[in-house]
Amino acid sequence: MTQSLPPLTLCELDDPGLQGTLSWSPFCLKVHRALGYLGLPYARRHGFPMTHRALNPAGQVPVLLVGDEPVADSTRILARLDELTGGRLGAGLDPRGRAESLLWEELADTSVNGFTVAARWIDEENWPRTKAAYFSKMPPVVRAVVPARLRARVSKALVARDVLRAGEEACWERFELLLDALDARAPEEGAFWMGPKPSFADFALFGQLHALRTPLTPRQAARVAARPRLSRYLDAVLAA
Ligand SMILES: N[C@@H](CCC(=O)N[C@@H](CS)C(=O)NCC(=O)O)C(=O)O
Repeated sequence: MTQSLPPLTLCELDDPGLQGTLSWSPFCLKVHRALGYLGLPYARRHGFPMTHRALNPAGQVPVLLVGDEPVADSTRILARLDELTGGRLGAGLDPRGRAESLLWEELADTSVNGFTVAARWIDEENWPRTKAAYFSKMPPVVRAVVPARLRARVSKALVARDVLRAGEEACWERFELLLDALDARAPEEGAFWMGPKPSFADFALFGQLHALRTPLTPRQAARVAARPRLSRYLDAVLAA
């Protein structure tokens, strides 16, 4: 089946060179894992989000080139991969199960993502690591100005998204509640979020939660690791 597919190229950020973490971007991680699970070969095109702007006017990664056609946004990309593989990411779910899987995908991409972004950009302890990882390729003159400006923009956006509106302490309290709920909802060993096979929900949750387990955010990684059920589940999605 895969032989008849058009060539696939993932337009994304640079590879951080970490075992098991192909990207700093949680949304690129989501697509990498789905492609890996499907066993589809693909090329990789690296750059800053703006590098790929001609392919995605929103100026965001990931963008998947399906042949010459750019498909932007991780949710649209997974939907396209599902179509291309005869429904393998739908995991044989009935319409209700499929809808629920998409709701979890949405929760991961919005709510969970808010904490991933706050952990990297706002947490004072993590910011120097994020800055080094994201901006080390910039010329020093640019690096002296741009990261701080972007950080201020991200901070404003997180207030608007209601992630930081009530302050940092409240943000990390909610993070703990969310992790507790995800840990309690995590599937039994050997199963995935919606049943015996991985589906949209798994790749989206993996992208955001695994992005919290990198060396950029040790405090948040420890909070995920403190939930053994959730951690075991993330390892299973990584291995799927
Ligand atoms: N809804 C998009 C979100 C993608 C996204 O936020 N990508 C980040 C990298 S993790 C990005 O490109 N940020 C640059 C920007 O928003 O200007 C998706 O699901 O793909």
